[in-house]
Amino acid sequence: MDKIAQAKKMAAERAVDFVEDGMTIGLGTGSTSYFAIQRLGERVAEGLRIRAIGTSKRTEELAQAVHIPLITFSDVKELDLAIDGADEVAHDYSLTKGGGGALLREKLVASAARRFLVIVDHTKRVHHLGKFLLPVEVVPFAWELTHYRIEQLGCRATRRRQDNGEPFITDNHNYILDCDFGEIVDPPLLHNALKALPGVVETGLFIDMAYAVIESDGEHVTVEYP
Ligand code: ABF
Repeated sequence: MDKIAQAKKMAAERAVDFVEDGMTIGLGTGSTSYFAIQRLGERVAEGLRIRAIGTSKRTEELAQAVHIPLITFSDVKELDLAIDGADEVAHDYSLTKGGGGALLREKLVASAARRFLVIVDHTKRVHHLGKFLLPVEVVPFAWELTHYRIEQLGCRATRRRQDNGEPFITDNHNYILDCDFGEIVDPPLLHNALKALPGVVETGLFIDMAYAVIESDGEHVTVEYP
């Protein structure tokens, strides 16, 4: 296992230490969350009783494969804990998420959690967001108009495509525009400007949502509370 994968695994497994018997858990999407799901599966096999909501169909499949009981928001309206990765973590603990295309469900799940644990390897830490293109989920109808209006805010936006060249479609049947705004010095201002545009469903800017950031470099693990 390479150093980055080891770092992801260590951060993910440290987050799972926060999980107690009887909890409801939000399960993130991505390669870091993968390790958290695997560790949770091991603990479920040892008798841990939890119920979980996945942030993507892929995560639901991974959870089912390790026998983590899944529920929906018809069963609960609040989660004890959410564990998820991020593409970037800024000095003010704002996050860029959505590299995996799951940002809408990730934000809904994180918003429902009493405590949202962000798990990252050390390469995700930045001073300001923006090195990673900002994912924005938009509805397919009039996406060209939405795309134009988003670029008018000062970016180059590209509709995400699958490897076969077809448009990437989210689990919610929407498109993702990956937006290069350069350095994002005021995430709330940008998020609000984007959300004001008709056709924008959600942005990958997660602001004031992290209860803790759990980071590893593959040797040590730190837990920071914003
Ligand atoms: C998910 O985790 C996405 O929002 C984000 O893109 C991803 C981070 O990817 P990885 O954990 O694979 O580095 O929450």
